[in-house]
Formats: sequence, structure tokens, C-alpha cells
Amino acid sequence: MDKLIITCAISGAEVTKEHNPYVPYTIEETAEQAYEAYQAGASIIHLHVRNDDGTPTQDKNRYQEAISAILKKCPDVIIQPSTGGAVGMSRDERLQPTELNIEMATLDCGTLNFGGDDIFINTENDIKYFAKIMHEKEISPELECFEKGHIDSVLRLYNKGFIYAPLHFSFVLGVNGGMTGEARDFHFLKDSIPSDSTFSVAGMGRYEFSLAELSIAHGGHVRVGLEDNIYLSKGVLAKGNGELVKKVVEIAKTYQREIATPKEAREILNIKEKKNEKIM
Ligand code: KMH
Ligand code: ZN
Repeated sequence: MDKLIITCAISGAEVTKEHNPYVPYTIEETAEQAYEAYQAGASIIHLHVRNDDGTPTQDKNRYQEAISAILKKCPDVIIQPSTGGAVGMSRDERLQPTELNIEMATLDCGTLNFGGDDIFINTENDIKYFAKIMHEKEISPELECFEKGHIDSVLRLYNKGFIYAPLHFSFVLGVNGGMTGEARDFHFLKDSIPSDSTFSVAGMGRYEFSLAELSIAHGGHVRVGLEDNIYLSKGVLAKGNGELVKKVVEIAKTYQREIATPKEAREILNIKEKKNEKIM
């Protein structure tokens, strides 16, 4: 098995300090949370940015500030900005971080209900448009799939030449409106992707660590972080992202999975390294 790539989703767009006071809003908090995750073993930081009051933004300048601050503390880490942003944002608003010199970004592969009246819209044309921009800019997409139909869409678009190899999937399970994160869901999705593709699993809430363990045991990679889950264990709030990453490292030890460095993660995922000192 490959070494284990741990992605940490440190901030998200929906979770707030009322849920967990360690959710980062300011640039300093964002860099500190990324650093804790990196020190604990994360090689990829999945990044949303916030204004200082906590409201989500996809502003390019805010991303640039956050990325520069993170890279000062973790010079070799892979930064994976979100192009999902928050529900209701336009596609050009969401795509702003792709104007920076980044190595990776999320590509959301289908529409889904997102709780209450919210709908997270990713039409087929959106997916083609986002994929084209990332391909032109040599940004590796992380193919976020919230249910099986999204995987089918990826494979269809891949066969038609709108999405390009290498395919790196992220199964994001347990979202209110998406697929649940039971073991049967994991196996169904894992068995639905081409054998030469890679995958990572992000379990929301109570699914975070059960899915992490399944993925570790079956050769996949793992995403954890306050975006997805605010608890270290039932009823115990995590004291930051570092604790969540450390817990995954402990699980990985029991399966003899070594943890990938950022350099090794780039090799495993075929990511083109970009010198990040100048990200604009
Ligand atoms: N905040 C969600 C609406 C992504 O990062 O690409 C979208 C999301 C997915 O979190
Ligand atoms: Zn996200």
C-alpha cells in the first residue's frame, strides 16, 4: 500500500466558533491551525478562507494572504483551496483561488441538497468549466463525490475527455443531503472507481474516524478536520485540527500505514510541484 496521505480541512465555510472555538477565521488563526495539522502529519491543507468576522469568502486576495501565511510556517505543505466555497456563491466567485499559483483544488462533481432549503449547485457545465480551468492551469483536481451518481458523472465526463487522468477521488460522506458513511457505502464507492485511481475519504461528524479507519485498512487516504467534524470523541470537542490529525496517525500505526510527507504525497498523486514563494 502507498503511504497514507492525510488531508486536513481546517476551516470549512459552514462551521463556526460557536460550534468549536478553534475554527479559524483570521489569517493568523488559519496559519496556526494549518501548522498544527501539518506538524501532526497532514501533507495537504484543504482550505476555505473567512473574513475576520467568520463569514466565508472566496476572495483571491484573502486566499493569497492565508496561503502566504501558511507557507511561512509549513513551506512544503500542499495547499488545496476549495472551489466549492459556500452555498449560493457564483461559479466565477468560487473559482477565484485558481487564479493563484496553486498545486491542487477541489472539483465538486455534482449537485446535492445541503440541509434546509440549501442546494449546493454543481451542474454538468459547471463541472466541465471548473475541470477545464484546472487542466489549463495545471492544478490537480480533487474530485469531491458526495454520492455514487457523482462518481458515475466523473467517469462519463472522463470518457468524453472533459476530466483528465490521474483521477483522485474524495468520497465526502455523511453530508445532510448526500450519501451516508456506513461501511457498505464506502465499499460501494471504492469498488466503483477505476483500479488505477486514488481516493481519499472524508466522513462528516460521527463518520469521520470510522471511515478513516476503513480507508486506511483498504489502501485509501484520509481527510479529517474541523470543516467535517468538531469532536475528538463522542461529546468531547477537539482542541483544534492537530488533535484530529493525531488521532488518524494513531489509527494508521495499528495498520502499519506510514504517513506520507508532502513530497511523497505529490509523487503518489502526480501533482506538479509549484514553487509557492510567489503565489500570485
Ligand atoms: N462548503 C460547501 C458548500 C469544497 O470545499 O469544494 C462546499 C465544500 C466543498 O466545502
Ligand atoms: Zn471544503
